[in-house]
Amino acid sequence: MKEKYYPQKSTHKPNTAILGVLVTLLSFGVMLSGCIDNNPPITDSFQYSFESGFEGWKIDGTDLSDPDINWSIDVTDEESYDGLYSVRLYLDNMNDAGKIWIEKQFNVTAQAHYEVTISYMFGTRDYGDFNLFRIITGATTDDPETAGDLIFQDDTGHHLDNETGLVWTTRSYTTTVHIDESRTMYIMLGVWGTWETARTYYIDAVNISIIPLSLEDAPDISGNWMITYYDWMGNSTHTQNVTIVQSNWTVHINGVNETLCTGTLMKNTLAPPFDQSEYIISDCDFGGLGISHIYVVNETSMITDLPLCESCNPAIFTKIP
Ligand SMILES: [Ca+2]
Repeated sequence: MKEKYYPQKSTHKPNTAILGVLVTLLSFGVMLSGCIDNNPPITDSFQYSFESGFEGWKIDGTDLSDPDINWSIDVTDEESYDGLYSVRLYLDNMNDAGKIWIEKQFNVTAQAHYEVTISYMFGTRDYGDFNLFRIITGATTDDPETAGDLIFQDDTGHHLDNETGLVWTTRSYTTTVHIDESRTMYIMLGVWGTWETARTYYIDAVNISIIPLSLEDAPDISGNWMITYYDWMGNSTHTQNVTIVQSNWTVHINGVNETLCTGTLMKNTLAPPFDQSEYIISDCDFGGLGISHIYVVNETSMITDLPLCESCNPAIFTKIP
């Protein structure tokens, strides 16, 4: 498991109501639109049951060589949860690294922030708690091509103790995505092989909800702040004054003569224990120091996820009134 793992919030709840709606929507061909392109950004949802092929989804994979391994993604009638067809993912993971998925591009409004919830039925024969593969599901701004572009979730197991054959499990994952000028969003669903064996999974009854987030609901963190650094004992070692400039969802943290970070304010959809604040600043590495985000506790207090110096505790930001 060398790849960076981005934990995401996962909720498992029945979506039988969705399935009823799904059949209705499919019959009107709503899923064929496959895109939203409105200004201002709007809430939208899409459903896929693969009753007429891939319904616009493309197949992709990475880390499938050394040695070359067998894999396939097909629409099949051998198993289904809704209707007659589902998507089958087959991965003979003999290189212990394969990642395969389906992906779909959506057109959305530029310079907007979305909360994307991807729910679906996942058919799996993986029982127990060991040797499970890992789920790939999420939304990104860039076309996912390599491991670093993928969003990994929890495991592929149905968590019954015995080998009971195929079990359909309900999956639901939420990601926040900041859309830049590209106006594109990619949604991916698949599996990451984390054990040297062959596995077959099925995906059906996909429901995607895309909800724009309002900047008015987000904290305003512009202004002057003091960063306090702490040693590993928790004693304050020194402080640094910085200025934060917030422009739309982009955050610049500036020192006296340098930019310490240019990051993105985002709603926090990380899994526990990383869900300790409603918002985070992401993509903020403080000149290569390695932190992946800053927790925005409120408009006057923030804390880094990792220390900004050796043998330290995380640094705390305090707003200067
Ligand atoms: Ca189906």
